[in-house]
Amino acid sequence: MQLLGAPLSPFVKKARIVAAEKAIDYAYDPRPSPLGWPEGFERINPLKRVPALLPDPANPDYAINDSSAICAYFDRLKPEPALFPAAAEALGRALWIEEFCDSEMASKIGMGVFRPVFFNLASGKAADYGAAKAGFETVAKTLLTYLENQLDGKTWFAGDAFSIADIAVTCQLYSLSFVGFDIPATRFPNLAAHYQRCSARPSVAGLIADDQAFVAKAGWDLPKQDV
Ligand SMILES: N[C@@H](CCC(=O)N[C@@H](CS)C(=O)NCC(=O)O)C(=O)O
Repeated sequence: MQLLGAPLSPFVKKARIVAAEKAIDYAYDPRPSPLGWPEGFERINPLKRVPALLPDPANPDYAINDSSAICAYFDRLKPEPALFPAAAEALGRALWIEEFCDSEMASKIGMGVFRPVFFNLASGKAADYGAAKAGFETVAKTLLTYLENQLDGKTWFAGDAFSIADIAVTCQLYSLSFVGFDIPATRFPNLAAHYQRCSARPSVAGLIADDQAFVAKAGWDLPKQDV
């Protein structure tokens, strides 16, 4: 089994965290990325997006694309530990929070905060922290506020256990943190504590350590922003 996609993609991260939680082995190809697609990648995913999963790397015509499809596949492949709640209501809530993160959160964070910093650095330009700060405030106003309120008094987003909802939220908050925007505990105490809880899990911490090694190698400075 082979998983393809750039490590900094929140969607790739989501799939890799689920695989790590379940101790699912895979060969990893980090090359396909919005910054450059290997020749012929559209044979795997005609939409040219990552992550992509090849259950059999010898058969590129039979891929499972999209992080949600991959995570559901992993959960069926190896049901324990369960990351999709069994109870109907908790499952519905988990899928809603996952969708909330993968759609609106991902696009506002990706375009408004991550891109002005990461894409600039990756193309040799200076990071645009003015644009990124404005993007962060847009995300904070409705999306982070919604998540903060949803978490009120709870440890996890759906039901009483760590689930795909918590992973999807963590991947988005990590994209913010990576480019210098840690969730301020003064403004979003529930969300900041949730992020601390989730990012300390070995499945997440291991990937963060890999990214830090990449940043150090690239010689990038990603200072923490005051928000
Ligand atoms: N819904 C998809 C979204 C995947 C996605 O948009 N991935 C980004 C990388 S973060 C991508 O490949 N973008 C390329 C593009 O849209 O051209 C999923 O959950 O996997």
